[in-house]
This record gives sequence, structure tokens and C-alpha cells, in this order.
Amino acid sequence: MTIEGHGGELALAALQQHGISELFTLSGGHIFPFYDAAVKRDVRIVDVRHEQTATFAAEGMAKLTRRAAVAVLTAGPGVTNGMSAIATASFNGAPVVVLAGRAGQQRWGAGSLQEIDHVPFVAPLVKQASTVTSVDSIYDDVSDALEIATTPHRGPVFLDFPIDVVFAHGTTDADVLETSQPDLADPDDIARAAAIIATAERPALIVGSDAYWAHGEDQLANVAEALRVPVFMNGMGRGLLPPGHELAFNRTRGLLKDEADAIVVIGTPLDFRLRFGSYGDAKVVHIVDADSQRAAHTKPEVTVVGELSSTLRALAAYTGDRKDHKSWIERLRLAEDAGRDADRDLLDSTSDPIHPARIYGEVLKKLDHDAVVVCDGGDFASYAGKFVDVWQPGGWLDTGPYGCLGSGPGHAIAARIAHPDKQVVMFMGDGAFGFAGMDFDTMVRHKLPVVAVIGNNGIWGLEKHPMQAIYGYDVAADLQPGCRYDKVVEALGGGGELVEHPDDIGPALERAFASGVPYVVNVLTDPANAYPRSSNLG
Ligand SMILES: Cc1ncc(C[n+]2csc(CCOP(=O)(O)OP(=O)(O)O)c2C)c(N)n1
Ligand SMILES: [Mg+2]
Repeated sequence: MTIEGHGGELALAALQQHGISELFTLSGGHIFPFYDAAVKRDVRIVDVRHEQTATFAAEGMAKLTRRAAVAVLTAGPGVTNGMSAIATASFNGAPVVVLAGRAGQQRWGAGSLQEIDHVPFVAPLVKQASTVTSVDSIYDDVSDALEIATTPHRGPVFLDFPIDVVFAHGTTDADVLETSQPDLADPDDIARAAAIIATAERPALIVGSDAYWAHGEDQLANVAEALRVPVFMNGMGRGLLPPGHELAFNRTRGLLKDEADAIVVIGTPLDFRLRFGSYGDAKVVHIVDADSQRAAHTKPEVTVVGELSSTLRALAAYTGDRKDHKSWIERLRLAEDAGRDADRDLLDSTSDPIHPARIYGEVLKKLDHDAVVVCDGGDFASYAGKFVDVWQPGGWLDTGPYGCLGSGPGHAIAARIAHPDKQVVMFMGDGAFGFAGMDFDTMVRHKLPVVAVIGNNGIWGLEKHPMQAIYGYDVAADLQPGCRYDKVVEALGGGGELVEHPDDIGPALERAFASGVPYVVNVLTDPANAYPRSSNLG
């Protein structure tokens, strides 16, 4: 089929071929052709108030749909403003395709508006960064970008379009899509990994985002059940096994370093969240989706490299020797239940000023199993990882190991667009609100109701408490106490209210869910409460 049109039309034709139905963007003349094509082709344009939000929204959309998603950023500052979110997508293996404007190539070097070569400074953050040089190649270049972004190990891809290329008229022969076959793992490596799990006394799986990207949920359940092995989940891995599953655990990860004798980490790096891959005397197996994901800092017993759902299927088919893990599973279940009982006191806390955990206690009473939970903040958001059970794959959006504040509004926008009928609840710190708070305006303009709950302690809590611990004093760690972020959102056209006492949280949440508008429940919490963690630096 021959496609004809300006560069924007050729790009959008490729995007639509890949099922992309929305662009996240903030306007700039360099990128008008993408808009013109989107209007004509009925692709939704979600225009935001800062390019970080456009790019975080694309990242959120990719995470929620497990397909590529697109941010369109204008030349120069549009791109530089999107960089933190591009880095975040890279850390999370999220297939975000960034299409950017660029000063014209005919006059390159003469000092056009926003003339800067993005490629060298974006390249370290993406799987591929390049400049389109001919309008006739746009369809293929965009198709390739989508293919690269969605091939394991997934990640962002960047393409910029000189203004004189993207405004030009071109033609292309659009081929039928060919998807490449992913690389499969070596069966011997899989057999060794399976034998380690099966013959250990006290094994555990820790499963992360790449297993989610690989649609690994059914295979993961098969592995857990076939090998009788407890499963812990992090990042987008949360929800792959529902919390009601007899082999799903969340609160007992701390026991692993002293008690487990085999740890199998699937689809997530051996980074600071996983003790850098060191679990006492336990054998560590690392199962990854591409060579680039091998750990360079530590040497696991076995590293299995290849497409993850196939690896999981092969692990589940193991038929060799095995030990009984019954007493280990019972030991973890007892500890897990004890942990949950201990949490109850915090979730029900009657202290006034409000303990942040009480907010979770109230939200959990109202949260549907298919809700999407978004986290953006320091201490306040950390409680979510502990208290919020994720019942379905894709029910959880956090910033991931890059830890960039300000991801929440973009993620929440994506969640509401991807799931118009599900609850979308965002847990935000008061500090976090400041980064992308203006994008509540985007939610208002685009009619994207989201319930945001701010744990407003008046401080950068995750920095203030550690600074006190290290220096005995703190600086640059205070925010305005009792600041009325709810009124900010009201002024933007949304809803909001202030909550100062624990018993008022529940009714405020009722009103928020019923409001049908973007709504902030601004809960003043006790700044003395630090999230209990061993290393408190963020
Ligand atoms: C973009 C960015 N800047 C700074 C930090 C460092 N940082 C991590 S947590 C945190 C405090 C967050 O405060 P708030 O959102 O109010 O949550 P709290 O810890 O008070 O609950 C800061 C500044 C970061 N992670 N990201
Ligand atoms: Mg705070």
C-alpha cells in the first residue's frame, strides 16, 4: 500500500499500524505536522502543561497497555524537559517512543530557533537515538523505532525530525508488519535454574517488571505451583500473582537474606532494591530477557538470558529431583500473617495529628481489586508498597528505580485514559505535588477524573529525617505547613478538600470518588512520622 502526505502523516500511519491511538504532547511549531495528521486520522492528542508529564504519561500508557506509547516533544527545551521521564522509561524497560521536533537541516549551524543536536545527550538514555533525514523514510523509521522499543529488553527510543523534513511531502510503500522472533534462553541454563529451585530447602522467586512486560502471569503461576516456591514481586511485577494466592508473599522479603538458600530473581536487576544480589549464603539465580541485563557487579550462580514467558514455561516443565518446601512455605505464611496483623494497628491508627498509615487504612476500605494505584512521593508513597495489595497485573504505577518525583500526574492521566471505568488513585507527597501539580489542569481540560490523596506533612520527609539522623539538624527540607494544594486544584477547575482529623478521611474519600472530577484529598499528617527503613536516602 502506498501512503502519501507530509511527514506527520507518514509517522502517524506507522503509529496506527502498531495500534497507537494517542499522543502525549505540549505544543511547538516544529511538531505541528504530527498534530495535523492526528486530527485527520482521529488519533487522540493529550496536551499537557510540561513535557515531563507528556513523557511520564507515555511511560504510564506503555506500562498499562504493554505496548509502545508515544510522546511528541518540541525541539530543544521540549526535549530537555522530557529527559527525566525518558531516563525513567529506560530504568523501567518501558517502550516509550519519543518523536521530537528539530531545527531545519538546510540551515543547520546558522542559529535557528531552538537549534541543538539532541541525539548525543539523549543517546545514553535510550535504546536508539537518531535523526530522520528524508521524508520518504519516515514511515520505516517510525516503524523501526516501535519495533526496537518493544523488543526485549524493552526501552525508550528517540527520533527527531528536522522541520524541513517533517513539513515536506513524501510517499512510502507501507509493508505488512513483520515482528521479529525474540531470542530464547539456553535450555541447559533453564534446567540448572530449575534444579536449583527444586532441590533447595528454602527457595524464593523475586519477580519484577520484565516478567510483566512479557505477559508472564500465567506462566509464573505455573512455575510457582509446579515447583512449590514462594513468590515475591516488585515494580510492575506486582499483581502478576494475586495476593490471595497461597504462594504470593509481600511482607516477608526481609527474612530471605537470613533464611532462604536459593533466590531466583526474574525480570528485574540485582540493584539496591534487591540487596545488590547478595542474600547471605543463598545461591542467586538471575533470569533476564536480554544480554544487556546481565549483572556486571556480581556473579550469580546461573544467569538465564532469553524471552521470559518462554523461560517461565520451561521452568514449570521441570521433572527432575526435588525437595519438599512445605515447612518453608508455612514458615513464611505465618510470618506474613503476623506482619499483616501488626500493620492493622497502623492502618487503624487514631492518632491526631494523623499518622500517614491511617490514610492507607481508609483508602484500602474503598479500593476495588481492579483499581490502578499511582505513587509519587517519598515516605508517604513508600507506605503504598507495603500496604497496597495489587490484585491484577498493571494495577500499580510507581516511578521505579530511577526514583524521579513528579511522575504521578502523567501516570494518572495515562491510567484514566487506558481504563476509563476503573478507580485511579494517586498517593502523593506534598513535595511531589510541586513538580507536576499544574497537570491537574490537564486532567480538568481532558475530563480525566482521578482521586489524588496527598500525605501533607509539610516537609520533604524522606530527606528531612535522614538529614537529622546524619547531621543532627536539617536544611532545605521544609515545605509550607498545611499548604492548601486542594485549593490549587480547585482553582484549576477540579475538586478538593482539606482533612485534619483521622475520622474525616473516609467521608472525604467518598466525596472524591463520587465527584467525577480530578480531586485532591489534602490530608495533613504528622511530620514526626518517618517511614521505617534501614537506608533512608532518596
Ligand atoms: C526529581 C527528584 N528530586 C529530588 C528527589 C529526592 N527526593 C526523594 S524523596 C524526596 C522527598 C519527597 O517529599 P514528599 O513528596 O513531600 O514526600 P514525603 O517524604 O514527605 O512523604 C526527595 C526530595 C527525587 N527523588 N526526585
Ligand atoms: Mg512531604
